[in-house]
Amino acid sequence: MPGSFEKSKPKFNIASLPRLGMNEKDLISDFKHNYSHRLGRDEHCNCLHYAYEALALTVRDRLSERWKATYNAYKDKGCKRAYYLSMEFLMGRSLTNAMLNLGLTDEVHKTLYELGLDLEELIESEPDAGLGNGGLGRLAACFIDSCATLQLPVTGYGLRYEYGMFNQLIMDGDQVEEPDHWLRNGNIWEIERPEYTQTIKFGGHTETYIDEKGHERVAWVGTQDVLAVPYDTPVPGFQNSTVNILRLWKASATEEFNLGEFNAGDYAESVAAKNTAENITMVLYPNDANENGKELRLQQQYLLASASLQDILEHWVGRHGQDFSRFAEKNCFQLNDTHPSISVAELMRLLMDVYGLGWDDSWAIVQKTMAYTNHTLLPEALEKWSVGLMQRMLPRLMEIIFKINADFMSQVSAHWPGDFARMGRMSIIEEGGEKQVRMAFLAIVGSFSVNGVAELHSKLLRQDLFKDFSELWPEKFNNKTNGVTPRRWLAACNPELASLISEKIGDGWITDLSQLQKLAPYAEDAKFRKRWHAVQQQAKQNLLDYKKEELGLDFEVNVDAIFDVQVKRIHEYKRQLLNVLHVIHLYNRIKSGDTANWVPRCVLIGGKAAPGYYMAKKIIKLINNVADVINSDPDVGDKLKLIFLPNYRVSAMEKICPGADLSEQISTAGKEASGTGNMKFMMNGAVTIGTLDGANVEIREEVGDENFFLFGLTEEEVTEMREHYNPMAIIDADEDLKKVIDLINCGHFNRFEAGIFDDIIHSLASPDDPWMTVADFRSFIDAQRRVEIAYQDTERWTKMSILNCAASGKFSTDRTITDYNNDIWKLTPVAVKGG
Ligand code: 376
Repeated sequence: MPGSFEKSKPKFNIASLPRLGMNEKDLISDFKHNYSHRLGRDEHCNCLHYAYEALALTVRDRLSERWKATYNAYKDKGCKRAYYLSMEFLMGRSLTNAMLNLGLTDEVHKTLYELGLDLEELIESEPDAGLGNGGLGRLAACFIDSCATLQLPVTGYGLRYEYGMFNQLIMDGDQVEEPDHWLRNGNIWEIERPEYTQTIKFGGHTETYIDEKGHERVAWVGTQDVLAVPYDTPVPGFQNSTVNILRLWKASATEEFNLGEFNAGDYAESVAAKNTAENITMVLYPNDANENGKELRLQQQYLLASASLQDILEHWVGRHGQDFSRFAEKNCFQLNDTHPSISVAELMRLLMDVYGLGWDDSWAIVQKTMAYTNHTLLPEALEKWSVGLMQRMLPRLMEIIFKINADFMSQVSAHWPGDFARMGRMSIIEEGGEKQVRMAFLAIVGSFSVNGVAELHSKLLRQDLFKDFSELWPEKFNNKTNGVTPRRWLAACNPELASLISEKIGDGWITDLSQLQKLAPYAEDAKFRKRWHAVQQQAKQNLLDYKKEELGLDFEVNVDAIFDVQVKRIHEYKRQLLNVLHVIHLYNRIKSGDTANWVPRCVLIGGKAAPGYYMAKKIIKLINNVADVINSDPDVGDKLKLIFLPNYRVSAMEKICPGADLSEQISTAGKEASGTGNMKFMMNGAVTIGTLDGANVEIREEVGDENFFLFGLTEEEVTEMREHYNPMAIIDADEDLKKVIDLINCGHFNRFEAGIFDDIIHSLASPDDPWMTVADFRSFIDAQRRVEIAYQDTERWTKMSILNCAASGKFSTDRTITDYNNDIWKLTPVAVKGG
């Protein structure tokens, strides 16, 4: 009977698969299966890359199971969700983190030993996912790690750049950029999801029409469309079975070939059109300050905003139909700086033009769901887009922005009648010259929350940059001090220190970093200090060994020297120059025989300059030239070394931060929004020398003034001194500083390259130097003297190191994300079974 056969036919069901085993035996067998069957290699292919891929697949399959379980848990709960919209996710490598979070590290070690493979080598063969510039992008990566660990239903949305952050080569002391084709050998961690492809409109014009209900609606027509194809990467929580999603969009042409043009014989044109579309996500912009106005950059921003919002709305409609009455209760968008802030207008467009809501209902949803984080006080980094460009590229969005601004201006005028100056200052549209859209103002007007990333930064946002707005809406403004994930930045990158810590206080600190405070009493324990010191010395040796190989260093470095480290983007406000001035001062002391009680020091500086940033590139050249002179001078020997670390990136920091004694956080007060490198160093037991800037203020508060080397003008003093700043007078009055400047000036570091450092000298000596480097010189030198005295006393230094680590609990992104969740997102954690 055919009918009864059909009834008994089993339904397609793969959900009941047993979970993959987590022991050595299962791992070995899966590794072999992946290597030979999925990758099609045999034992004659002695290729590290395939061994890495086989292991990564073995780990990924175990993530996939938990990924599905997490998806189902969220779906069953129908919980509120948050979305982290960011142009950058600086993820680095995935393998070590995935193993740690699955609790697989030990078993994998045994497995690879059995297979005759070196895990370290496989780990090193994974390229960094360098989809970000620096602080802002790495913060996004730490955030989604903490969201998964805290079991929060948060999805990251970003772009899948074909080329990530450029690789930095140093040639003759100069930075040379090399494209980073990180996807060349494929990417095991991503899964393409073509079924969730979205269409993105560009260009065209708008028309009004009357819909079937008699309402006036707007159609955006005559557009050139581009497809956005999502690629999902798993984001595992720490040993809790939660695996969240990072969804990255790749731009793609709408049709493989434009047949019309193809038939007309214009083959090249039609293929070129395909390239134009795919160009949109080809490359990450490498400027971590401004380079305003680039058309391709606006296309990137809009593609991210539109694809992500369409994806989220489609998901909503799939579950709730066209009923948006509870949408705002169930969804929240966090904008990572203004880069995705076109989302404010795009959500309006989708709700009105696609789903037929009215203006007021749509605006109410926008204002209840959008939250904006600012990451910089530098005025030149504030994004603006020309109105003309927007009208051409995104005509419907520009109409919406005009209307948002008109409504907003009425509100301002009602609040401050007749205050036209204030209206001009606050308008989303900047008048005078070419009209511009001020994206930060659009973000503030459209959001219910605006936050800075450290207490000082948030205060300055309220007092200066966004003063008018905070007077109008004081309740919107809040602070969320940054953090870093302790899984990657302590447990994974410094396993020796991590296990020493766990031996004393247990391993609860991995998910509750405030427990590190339990270490503080051990600072008084001489035996413990000895072990702590030994672990740190070994980390310094590891760093040296690694760098020696990579850099081909032809001189010896003393591991007992102070490892004095500054790694971050090269920017004038971060004042790598001040660091170099100090190094030259030490060199002068050595050369003049002022070396009584000398404390050997090895200064390590690393970071990339934006390719178009002239002064930053000069600073790199200066560091390298000074290093050449000092490192080859026999009078200097191991008293002083200066090393530039090329191609600074996430995986480099994982090796650098365990081996640092001294963390340089020396920006001009009021310029560094927060800093996060400062937190990684502190967590690993480095002591900070720093100004009262960004999160340094809070680091010092946590660890106490006696365990922090403070120097420099405060933000108020900087502002006050700016009025009458006279660096020449300061140089003339300070013999040591004068000697340093004279030595650069006389060409000692550029014997065969006349004049190349003139611009650096001019900027230091200019009364208009915004970074006021010279003003902080003396105070910096004095603080470095205090560092040396403290370092000479190993017991005292080790105590400070332990206390820094013990006090770093606040700077976990678990704390940061808990704050975001309590004050802004208000999500309920969802436990995933099997965790
Ligand atoms: C940009 C980054 C990429 C592309 C364009 C940009 C335009 C303006 C500003 C950018 N970047 C930042 O503002 C940035 O990276 N800020 C850093 O954010 C970190 C995380 O909050 C802070 O710790 C740093 O202090 C801050 O400089």
